[in-house]
Amino acid sequence: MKSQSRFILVALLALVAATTEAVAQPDLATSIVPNVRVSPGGGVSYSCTILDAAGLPLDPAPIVTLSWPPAAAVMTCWCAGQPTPLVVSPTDAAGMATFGIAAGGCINPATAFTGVDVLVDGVYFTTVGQVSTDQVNAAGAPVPNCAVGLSDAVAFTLPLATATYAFCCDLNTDLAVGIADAVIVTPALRNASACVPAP
Ligand SMILES: [Ca+2]
Repeated sequence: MKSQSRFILVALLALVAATTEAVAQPDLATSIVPNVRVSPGGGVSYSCTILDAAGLPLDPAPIVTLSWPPAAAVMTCWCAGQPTPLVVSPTDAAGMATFGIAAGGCINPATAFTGVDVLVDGVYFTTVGQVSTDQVNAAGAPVPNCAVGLSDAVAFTLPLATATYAFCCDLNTDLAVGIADAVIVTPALRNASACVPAP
């Protein structure tokens, strides 16, 4: 009888250990969640990588949802046909979720007091900003118009030319503005990337 209870105890401990392992949580310190990147003509993707505290992908691979609160949604120019305010992507074997978001608009959480919420398997994970090839409207005001035009070229040029940090010009979230950002925005500028805004 004694050995039987010991067996049950060991079995229970094993079950607890297995359960603990199964509920590995996404970890902000190891995960890589840059500012969300959107572009009105498409062709500019956005990826984030969700990892656990050990720096490993979660198993099973989680679903990542990007959620725009109303305050952030109104700062965004949505292309017709682009799902909003939720965009969903599975993560791959490396923990990476990749999105192609047809929209424009820069949102700096430090000044806008809003941003894009990132959820992992439906659970709030973090909030990040948003950057875009479409920063400004034709008049140069910080209101996206779903078009990458001359005024956007003007907005990008000085920070890019002088390698001066500006939140809205840092398209790869490396906290620097330079050639890597120029490479991302240049095709959109050259092609005058644009879409029909959602009604
Ligand atoms: Ca950069």
